[in-house]
Amino acid sequence: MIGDKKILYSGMQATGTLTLGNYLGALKNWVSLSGDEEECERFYGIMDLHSLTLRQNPSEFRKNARSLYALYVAAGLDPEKNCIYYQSHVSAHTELCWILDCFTYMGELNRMTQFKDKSAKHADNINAGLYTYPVLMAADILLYQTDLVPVGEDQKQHVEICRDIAVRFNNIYGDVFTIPEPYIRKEGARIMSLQEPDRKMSKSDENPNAAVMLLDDTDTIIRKFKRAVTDSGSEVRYDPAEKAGVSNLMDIYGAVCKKTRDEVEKEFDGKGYKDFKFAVGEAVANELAPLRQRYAELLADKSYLDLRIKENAEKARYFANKTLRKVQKKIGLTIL
Ligand code: AQP
Repeated sequence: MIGDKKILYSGMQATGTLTLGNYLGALKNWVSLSGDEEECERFYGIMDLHSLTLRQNPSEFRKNARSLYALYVAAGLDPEKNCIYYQSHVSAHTELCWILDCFTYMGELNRMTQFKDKSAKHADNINAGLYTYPVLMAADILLYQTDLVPVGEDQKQHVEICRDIAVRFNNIYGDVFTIPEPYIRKEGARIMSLQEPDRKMSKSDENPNAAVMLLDDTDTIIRKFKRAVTDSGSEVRYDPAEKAGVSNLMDIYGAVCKKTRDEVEKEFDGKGYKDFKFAVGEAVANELAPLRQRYAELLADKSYLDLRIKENAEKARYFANKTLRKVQKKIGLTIL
C-alpha cells in the first residue's frame, strides 16, 4: 500500500512483439484495472533486465523495449496515470535482488517449471540469470509494496515463491514487505498455441502460424485462425481434454467479446468450425486494429514517449528506493 492506495505491479519482457496470449493473459487485464485512479497506484515494467537471460542483439533490443512501451500505451494504459518504466532505469531492482538471493533456497528454485521449460528450450545457454529469474521478479514486486500482481496462469508459481521469500524475510525483520496476491482472470489466463493447442502460445514459437502477434494485420490474423488446428468433429463445445483446439478458440473469443463459455456455445450452436474460426479471427482483428494504429502514432512522436519514460523512471526510483533503504537498515547495512 502507498497511503491508503492499493498497489498493482506487473511487467513483460522486452523480447520482440507481444502475442495475443500476452495481451489476453495480462495487458488487457491491466487496462481493465485502470479505472480507479484514486484507489490504486499502478506500476508496469518494461522488464529489460529479465530479457537478458536470452542473448539480445543490442540495437534490436533497444527497439523492442521502446516498442513494448508503445504497445502498453497503445493498448490503453495512460502513462500519465500508470507508472510505466524501464526496469533497468531503477537500480534498486538488482540491489534488492542480491539481498533476496541470500534469502532464497536452491531447492525452491529447482522446482520452478519455467526454469525447466526454458532450460530445455535453450540448452546451449542455461545461465545463472535464468535460474535466479524468480528472485529478480520477487524484487520487482516487493520493491513497490505490491498488493496485486495481474499475470497469466504461467506466472502463478513465480508470484508464490515471491510470497514465500517475503514471508520469510518479514518473519525475521518485522513487517518490511507487503505480501502480494496474484490476480489471474479466468478468461484468457492461458491462451494456447493455434497449431499445438496443448502448448502455451509463446512469442518464441518457431511456427509462425502458432501465435497471433499484436502487430499482425487483419488478413494475417484471419488466415492464422483459419489454419488453427481443431479436431475431426464439428460441434463448438468446451472440452479441453477432447477438443483442445476448439476450447482454446472459445476462450479467445470469450475473452475478446466478454462472453462466457455457455454464451459462446449457444452463439455457435449448429454452426460449423469454418464459421466459428472466421468469427474468432474477425473479433480478434477488430480488437487489435485500433491498437496498431495508436502504436504507429506513438512511435512517430519521439518526444512524447521520451518524456513519459524519464518522468516515470523518476517516480519508480522514488518508491523503490524507499523500500530498499528500509531493507538495508533492517538487515544492518551501513547507510551513508
Ligand atoms: N499464452 C499465454 N496466455 C496467457 N498469458 C500469457 N502470458 C504469456 N503467455 C501467455 C502472460 O504475459 C505476461 C508477460 O510474459 P513475459 O514477458 O514474462 O513472457 P513469457 O511468459 O515468457 O511469454 P512468452 O510469450 O512465453 O515468451 P517466450 O516465448 O520468450 O517464453 C505474463 O503475465 C504471462 O503470464
